[in-house]
Amino acid sequence: MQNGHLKLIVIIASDTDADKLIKRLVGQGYPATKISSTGGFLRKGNATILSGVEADEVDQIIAIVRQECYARTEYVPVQTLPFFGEGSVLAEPIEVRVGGAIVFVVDVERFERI
Ligand code: 2BA
Repeated sequence: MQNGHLKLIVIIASDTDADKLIKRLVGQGYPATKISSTGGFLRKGNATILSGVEADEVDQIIAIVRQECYARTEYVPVQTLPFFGEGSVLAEPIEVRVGGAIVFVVDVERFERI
């Protein structure tokens, strides 16, 4: 990797999709690190994958993310969500998007392997 043309890709995905995704990425030669994380809204475990790559590899990585991470909808009891609390005992479950992925692509100023 050469300084100046590097990007850090930050991918937030469900645990299940992230396991498949990191296998695909590493299998195709892309470096990747998986960190356990928690969604602020649903407060469910998810996974954050970091991958530092050349700028011209970004589109290929995003294509792999699209193949491995499927967005779907689930119904979640309102009581399990922050901000609502016990006053919502009779409320209907609400529809939320789960799966899929959130992707940030960030410029890397400097990379060192020490
Ligand atoms: P959570 O914060 O647990 O959000 C899970 C899903 O709940 C979101 O899916 C979205 O569909 C829904 N949601 C989030 N906030 C909401 C709200 N205020 N009202 C109604 N529905 C809401 P995604 O958008 O696919 O996000 C999946 C996970 O990615 C998030 O989990 C969070 O961990 C992360 N994420 C999403 N956007 C982010 C951002 N801009 N910065 C940092 N992390 C982000």
